[in-house]
Amino acid sequence: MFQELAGAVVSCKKDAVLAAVEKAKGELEPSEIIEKGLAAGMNEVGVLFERGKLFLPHVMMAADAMTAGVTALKDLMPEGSSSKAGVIVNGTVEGDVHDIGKSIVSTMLQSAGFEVYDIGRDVPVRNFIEKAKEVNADMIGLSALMTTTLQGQRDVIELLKEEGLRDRVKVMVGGAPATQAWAEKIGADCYAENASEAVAKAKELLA
Ligand code: B12
Repeated sequence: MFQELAGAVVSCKKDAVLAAVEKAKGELEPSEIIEKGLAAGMNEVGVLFERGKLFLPHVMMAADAMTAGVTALKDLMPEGSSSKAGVIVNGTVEGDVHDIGKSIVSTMLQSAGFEVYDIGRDVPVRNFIEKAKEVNADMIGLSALMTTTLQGQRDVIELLKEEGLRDRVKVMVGGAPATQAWAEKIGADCYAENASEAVAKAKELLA
């Protein structure tokens, strides 16, 4: 079933993804459908794109199809408990429009009981700080999918320091080019490779 879900994303067809999700719904957890099925398919799309077997319009169609699949699952995700596990501002850094992974992370954090403010993609450094102040955030999540935009994660941490907020607000970084070593280098509190790990690490950090 995971293969069918992944294959539907690779086919770049929204209808195929929605049909595969509908079929998997009764048998698998929504988080499994997303991570082991749809996201795996999206990664395959990335590989095919790199090899020149798929082109940008295909990638956009696959991204659209994947987003539709995740949206179809949102209603099935648990709402999260009323006693909030913590307040998190999550977004993709400036100059970077990739938001599929970031949105999955937001959804999974939300269903794990965190109060999540997803501030979107291509978000200017200062907006992360302003939103964190506004909602009294415990943590900021920073997504970057390109080597050229990774620096934006460091910029947010530096501005947090300048504003005297670094001790109060934890920072979690992620996205394909981010690594544990990078997180340590820029002084982030943690790095997570995928959405499930993001939930586990956020729980650990904000316990
Ligand atoms: C889909 C896609 C697009 C879509 C994005 C649609 C959207 N709404 O997001 C479109 C077509 C718009 C696009 C555009 C571009 N893209 Co693009 N894209 C991809 C692709 C194929 C898949 C990304 C994806 O969605 N993966 C699936 C999700 C589920 O995985 P994920 O994002 O990694 O997220 C998971 C983890 O990383 C983690 N995570 C993610 N965020 C966060 C945040 C936190 C806090 C935490 C803890 C964890 C976490 O958890 C997620 C869930 O498990 C990648 C290839 C790849 N291998 O990544 C290229 C890729 C990222 N794109 C690339 C490029 C170059 C571009 C363009 C410049 C292309 C162009 N020539 O115009 C533009 C960028 C414009 C811009 N300014 O941003 C390059 C980047 C190269 C680099 N290393 O710098 C890649 C690697 C492809 C390649 N090899 O060339 N792209």
